[in-house]
Amino acid sequence: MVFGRSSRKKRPVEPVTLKILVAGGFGVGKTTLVGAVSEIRPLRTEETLSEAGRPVDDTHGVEAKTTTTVAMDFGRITLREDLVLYLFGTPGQDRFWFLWDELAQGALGAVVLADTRRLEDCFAAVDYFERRNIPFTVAVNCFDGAPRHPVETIAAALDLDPDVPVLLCDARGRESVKEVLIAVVEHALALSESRRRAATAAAT
Ligand SMILES: Nc1nc2c(ncn2[C@@H]2O[C@H](COP(=O)(O)OP(=O)(O)OP(=O)(O)O)[C@@H](O)[C@H]2O)c(=O)[nH]1
Ligand SMILES: [Mg+2]
Repeated sequence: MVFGRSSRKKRPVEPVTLKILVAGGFGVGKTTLVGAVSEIRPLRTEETLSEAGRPVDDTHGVEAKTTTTVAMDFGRITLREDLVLYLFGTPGQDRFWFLWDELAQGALGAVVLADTRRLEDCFAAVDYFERRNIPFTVAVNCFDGAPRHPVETIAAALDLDPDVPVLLCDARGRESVKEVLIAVVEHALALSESRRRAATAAAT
C-alpha cells in the first residue's frame, strides 16, 4: 500500500496546552522574551512611545526604547511533544492595568520579569499574582551593566514566599527563556498537586 496513512504510524498525541503570562515592569523585556522562544511569528501590539505619552511613560533607565506594548504579546512554544505553552505578554505600563484580568483568565502560571536596576517596577506584578493565587516565578533579566545579585537577595528584596523560584535569565536567549518556562510549569504543577492533596486531606 503506497497511499493512505500507515496503520503502523503512531497516532500523534494531542498536546496539553497551557497558558502562561509574562509580566513585569515597563521595558523589562517581556516582548523580547516572547519573541525569543516563540515558534510562530509572535503577535505584537507595539506602538511608538509618543510625545503625548511622555509625562506618564517612565522611560528612565530605558531611554533607548522607542515602542511599547499596548495590548499584549502572544507566542507559542512546544516544550515537549505533548506540552504546548501559549505565552501572553502583558503591557508594562500602569495605564494598561485594566487588561490584566482579561489576560489572566485561565492562566496556569506566570513569569514576572525583573531588572535589578528597577526592582520595584515588578512589585505590582508580584502582588497581583500573590493576591490571586496564580503560581509564578521571578526571572531576573540580566541586562548588560545591571548589578548582579544572588537569587536569595532578590527573593528577600521582593519578600517572596520561600517556594517561589527565582532565576537569572537573558530574555533574548531561547535556551535561557525555555529554562524559565520549564520552572514555571514545574512550580505550578507542584503547587496544584500540593493544593489537591491538602483539599483531599481536609475532606477526609
Ligand atoms: N541588553 C539587553 N537588552 C534587552 C534585554 N531584553 C530586552 N532588551 C532590550 O530592552 C528593550 C525593552 O524590551 P521590550 O521587550 O520591548 O520590553 P517590554 O517589557 O516588552 O516593554 P513594554 O511592553 O513597553 O513594557 C528593547 O530595546 C530590547 O532590545 C536583555 O536581556 N539585555
Ligand atoms: Mg512589550
